[in-house]
Formats: sequence, C-alpha cells, structure tokens
Amino acid sequence: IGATVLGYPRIGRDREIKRALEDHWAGSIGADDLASAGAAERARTWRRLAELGLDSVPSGTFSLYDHVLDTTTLVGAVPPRYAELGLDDLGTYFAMARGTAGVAPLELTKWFDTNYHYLVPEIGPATRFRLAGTKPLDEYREALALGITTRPALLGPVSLLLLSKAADGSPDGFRPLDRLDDLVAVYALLLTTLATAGVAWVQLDEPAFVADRTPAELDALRIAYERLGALAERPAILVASYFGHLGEALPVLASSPVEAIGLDLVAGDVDALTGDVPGLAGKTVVAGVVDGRNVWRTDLGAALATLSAVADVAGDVAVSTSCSLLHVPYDLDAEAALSPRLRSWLAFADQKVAEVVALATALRAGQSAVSGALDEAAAALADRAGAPGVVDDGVRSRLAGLPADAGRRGPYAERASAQRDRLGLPPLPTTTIGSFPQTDEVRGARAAFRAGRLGADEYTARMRAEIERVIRLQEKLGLDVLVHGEPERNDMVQYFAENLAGFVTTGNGWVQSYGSRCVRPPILYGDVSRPAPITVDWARYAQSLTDRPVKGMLTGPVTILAWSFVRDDQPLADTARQVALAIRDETVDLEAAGIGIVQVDEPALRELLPLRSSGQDAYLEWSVGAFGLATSGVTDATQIHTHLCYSEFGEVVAAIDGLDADVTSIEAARSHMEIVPDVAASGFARGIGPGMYDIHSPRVPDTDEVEALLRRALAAIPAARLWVNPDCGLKTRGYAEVEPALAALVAAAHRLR
Ligand code: THG
Ligand code: ZN
Repeated sequence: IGATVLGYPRIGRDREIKRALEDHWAGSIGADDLASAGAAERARTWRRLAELGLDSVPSGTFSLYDHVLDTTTLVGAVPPRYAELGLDDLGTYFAMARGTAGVAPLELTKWFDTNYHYLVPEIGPATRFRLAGTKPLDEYREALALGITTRPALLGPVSLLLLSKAADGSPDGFRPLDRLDDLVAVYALLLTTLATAGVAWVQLDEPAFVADRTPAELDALRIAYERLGALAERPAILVASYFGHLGEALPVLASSPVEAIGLDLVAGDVDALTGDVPGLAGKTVVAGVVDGRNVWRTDLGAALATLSAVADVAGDVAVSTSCSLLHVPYDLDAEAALSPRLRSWLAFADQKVAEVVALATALRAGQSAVSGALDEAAAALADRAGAPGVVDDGVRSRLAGLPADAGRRGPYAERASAQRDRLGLPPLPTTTIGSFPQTDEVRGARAAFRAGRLGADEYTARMRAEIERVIRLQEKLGLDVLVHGEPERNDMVQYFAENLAGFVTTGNGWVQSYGSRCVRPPILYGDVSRPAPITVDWARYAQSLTDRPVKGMLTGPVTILAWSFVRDDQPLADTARQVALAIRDETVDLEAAGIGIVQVDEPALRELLPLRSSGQDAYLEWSVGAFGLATSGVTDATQIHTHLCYSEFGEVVAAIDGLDADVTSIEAARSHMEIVPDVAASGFARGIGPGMYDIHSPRVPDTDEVEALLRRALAAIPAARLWVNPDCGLKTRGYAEVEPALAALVAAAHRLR
C-alpha cells in the first residue's frame, strides 16, 4: 500500500458539490448535471492524490450526501416508507436523507466524536439485504478510465450494523447485529464482484471498534472477517479503524485472514502494539501517523519514530492519515489571508497527503531522501512553540488564581428565590433558544460590512433595526423572556472565535457537517483571552427597548472547543479553562450592563464525550468544571440558562446536573417528550425546557399539540420549573413558520396557566 489516505474531502474545493446539490434540490439543475458535478469532483480528487504521490488512492470516498447512507442503499437496506414512494434511485436516496412532504428522513446523528453527521440506518428482522447498487465498482472503473488504479473504500458490515438502530416495530430484544450473516453475504458478493473486475485492494472501515465493545460484538467482527477472508475470489482486504485505539479488537483482526489493518496512531497509542499481538507480524499495518482531523503540521521526526516502532511488530508498514481527511479543509494554499508564520505551522488535506508521501519515502529510501522536509517540519514546530500569542502569561496567572472547581455562590434554591424576586416571571415562562431567522437583508448587511462596502455606523444601525423588529415581534407574540435574535452572528463559534485572542478564522476552510451543509472551524492556536466585550452592546440595546427580561446569549467553552481546530500542544482541559475564563468575563459584563438572564449554550457537550468509558469521568470533570468557571462570576440573582442539542438526556444527565445551570433547554420535540421520564427518574431538580416543537422541520405545530406535550411534561416536572420553548435556535427557519409556531407555543402556555 505504501503511502495512502483513508479518505478525502468531497464537498468541492470551491464547494461545487454543495452548490450542485442545493441547485438540484431547488429544481434548477437536473440529475444529469448533478452527476457530472460529482464525476468532475471525483476526477479532480483522484488526479490530485495521484499527482501528490500516493501509492494507493482510495475511491468510493465521494458521496452525494453521506457515506453511511451510500453503504445502506448499496446493501438494499431502504426502509419501506421510502421504497413505497416509487421514486428512482436518486430520489429515494434524497428522500432518506431529507424526507419528503409526507415522510420523515432518517435520523441524523453525530459521527463518533466529530462535527460530521451521518444518517442512521434502520435495520429490522424484515430488512432484505441485497447487493442493490454498483457504486464501488462504477467509481473504480471511472478512475481506471482516467489511468488511476484505486482501492474502493466503504463502511464495513459490522460497523454498519453497530451504527444502525432497530427499525420501528422490531420485536423486543432485536438488535441490528442479529442480521450480520445476511449482511456479510452481501459484502461477500460485492468482494467477489470487485475481484472479478480486477480490484486488488478494498478498504472496509470498522471504526465502531474504537469504542468499548462486548464479547459478542468482538465475536461478530471475528466471524465477519473470517468469512470474508475465506472467499475464494476476493481483493486483499484493509480493515481500517480510526478515532481511537482498537483495544480488544486488534488481536481479533490480527488473527483473522485480512491482509492489512489501519490504525489511528494519533488518537490511539503505539504502545498497545509493542506487546505481543499474535498474528500482527503477518499483517500490513497501515499506520495513521498524520492527524486526519486537525490542522497542525506533523512532527515528521516523531512520526518516523512511531513508524519504526510499528515496523518492529508488523509484517509490513504503510503510511497513512489517522482517519479520512473529510474532517479538514482541502488546501492551505486557498488561505492567502493567513499570516505566513501561522501558515507554516499548518497542514490541510493536500499538505497532509504530502506529509504521508514524505514519510513513506523516508521509510523506503532513508531519511536523507527527505531531509529537507524533516528540517522544515522541525523548524516550524520550534517556531510555533516560541511564537507570540501562543503563551500569554497574563491568562495563565489569572487562571492560576481561580479555583479548579469554581461554582455558583449559593445553592439552587437560594438562587431560584433571588431570581424570582428579580425577574417576576409567570409559571410556565415562554422563551426561545436565541437565534431568529436570518433574512437576506441581515446576511447582506453582514457581508457588505465585512467587504468594507458598508461603514460601521450604518452596519450598527441596520443590526439595531433588526434587533428592534425582533423585540417588537416577541412582545407582540407575548413571549416572556426575549432575545435579541443574533443578527450579527454567522456561525456562533465562528463569531466568538473572531472576537477572542488566540484564534484565527479561515476564508475558505470549509468542512462538511452534513449533506450540503458546511462549517469553517476556527483555529485555536494560542492562549485565549477576551480583548473587549463582545455581545454586551447588542444585549444592552435590546434590553433598552423593552420591560421584559432580555436573555444574553453566549456559547460555552466545550462547544467552542468541539467546533474548532484545537491546539495539540497542551491538554484540552487547560484550553477549556482559558476559553471559560473569556466567557466568564463576558457574563460578568452582561450582568453589569443590567442583563438578568445569561444563556451559555453547550450543544456539543455530548459530542466530546470520550468513546471509551475509561476516559469519560475525567472528561465530565473538566467539561463541567469549565462551564462552572464560565458561569460562576455572576451573582445568585442572575439566572444562568444552557441549551443542549443531540443529547440522549439519560446519557448525559450527570453532566447536565453538574452544569448547575438554573434552566436547561434541550432538544426533545422529535421524540415527543420521551426525555420526560428520564428527567423524572434522574431527580433533576432545576428549571428545564424540553423542546416543544422540532425547528429542524418546516412543520408548524398548533396550540392543541403543544398543550398535549406540555401536559405530558407536567406529569413529571412541576409547573414552577417547566419552561416552554422550541427545541433549538430559529436561524435556519423562515418567519412564515416561526410566527405561527411561537404563537401556538404562547397560547398553549397561557391555557395551562
Ligand atoms: N455550528 C458549528 N457546528 C455545528 C453547528 C453549528 N455542528 C452541529 C450543528 N450545528 C450542525 N448544523 C449545521 C447547520 C447549518 C449549517 C452548518 C451546520 C449551515 N452552514 C452554512 C452552509 O453550509 O451553507 C454556512 C454557514 C456559514 O456561513 O458559516 O447552514 O451551528 N460550527
Ligand atoms: Zn439546539
């Protein structure tokens, strides 16, 4: 295999695929044009990877929405509600991804601990697995026609089932993994078909095995690969893992008949290899020594040391990235505005491919063959360690003076009473999560301001006009706790990063989040501080317009970290405390400006939870500690809210409790208050706002529906602690939906009061 990568970005260097998809969905381009955009992107990718010098180029890493969905449809696992629509293959595919007027899409959820989201397959006893497509073969042939021999890559059968959920109506105790035999039969047919077409290597991803797995699940891995390995006609098999170490699954794979095992040696540990792993000496280890999900230039010297440790225990060593490059932007060369000094510390996808090639060359031809690259990497690393802004003694000494376990001054009961006196809210108070729809005018004004086409005064005037409009609308709708609507923000993390020292933001560093949606994660390179108040003027202005309380809106330290590229030269816990201190400064200034409620969102709290239970306690301690630091600078009479998305309440209840927020709003609408029994069972005893309707869908709820949900919630949560709100921010919706939905919410609360 030599030099390779496990995957590559696919949204397009200039987001060509994002645009083609959105144009297609809007009806302005047909399926043919969408297909040509895909083919052009694949051709550019293969050519680029070959030209950069990879020995083994992957194919199949392109997707029109999600690679899990690609594999789900490839094996025929289309739930009946989509098959019955009678659409063509592409229509069915997008119906599963996005839903249709009458049919809900597959559930979208986090891909391990990344900011990518995949569509959750629904597998039941009746799922009819069959080889239903030709994508791996088609793309292999497409590349071959360009003169490039590729290694088809797709999600492996065991991880596919472990990432699935049981289809509705499955009998009690049914698990998707029960269907392993039938699914492996389809993979067997696929491998034989690929071999017949001349495919030499195939890559099957089994990332599910970097999390804790039961003996039965490890057994499933053994059975699957014994069976695929025993096929008379098949390509050589690379089983790739990433995002952690394989633990118990490594000996299983090492003693299976597969030819190669891909290991994440950035998140995982090379020491795990140095013990005796029976069978490993007969395998190729595809060593993921170049970080596939962060943007720092690789310490090539350290990587070579790791490679040599691998060489001691493996039959053969290939060089690779720790995971697919899907999680980093394409090319640093597209960032002309970054300072040359900072750029010299970084590597995006193409630079990482070059690093992989240099390391493979060093293995083959000796270090002297790449001494220039080694010297440059070492110099960049040394330069970064001593550069201005990377270490800020002021930040470090302030933090040293603050307790490790900072918390609110009084207990909840005392705070609640002080807040009742100050805020005088009715029972079942109504509010929103923070953002209001972003109109074309608002986006246009922000863009014009950035581009220098709109002066600061005019920009402020337009934002203020929007804030006033949103405040008046909320008063008219009868909401109790108002927000300013966040017209000044694009992405919340991007916004805070732009206003904090220690971060830089990119111009074109887009990374796919789901489907056609992308984010530009900021780069956190140095000690973090807040040079000046960020949100205070907007909040003060909003509060000046109304007698009702206006809630200040901030993003919490864990979420800022989760959605940024973080520095790799100090523990995440230390970085979290620095970000927390900056947010604390902002909460204190908001309080001083007369803001009585401050919401500190932690939607990504669940996302960074370590995949293996061994790391989870330590994570919860520092993440909850960082939130405590961020929110404990204010007095008891100031009410702290937080908001969480994508959480299984039961899974993170200890952390939610630990946050000690006065009010927690949480996504619950799609599951119709299913969290309510969990809340009751947990004994959670502070304010809670289970989302009353799903803002991710254009559907508008009516008053009766919200009332019914509220009654369900009231069965377990006392009225004194129950808040009434949508389940997430409103920025991706339009006013045509938002106004009637909020009106229904307020009307239902009034009825019950
Ligand atoms: N910000 C960041 N990460 C996130 C979210 C976020 N991860 C989880 C969740 N929210 C993902 N959801 C989205 C929703 C919408 C968009 C991206 C991620 C989106 N992006 C615009 C696009 O692709 O057109 C670009 C946004 C921009 O201009 O910055 O709509 O909220 N960091
Ligand atoms: Zn949310």
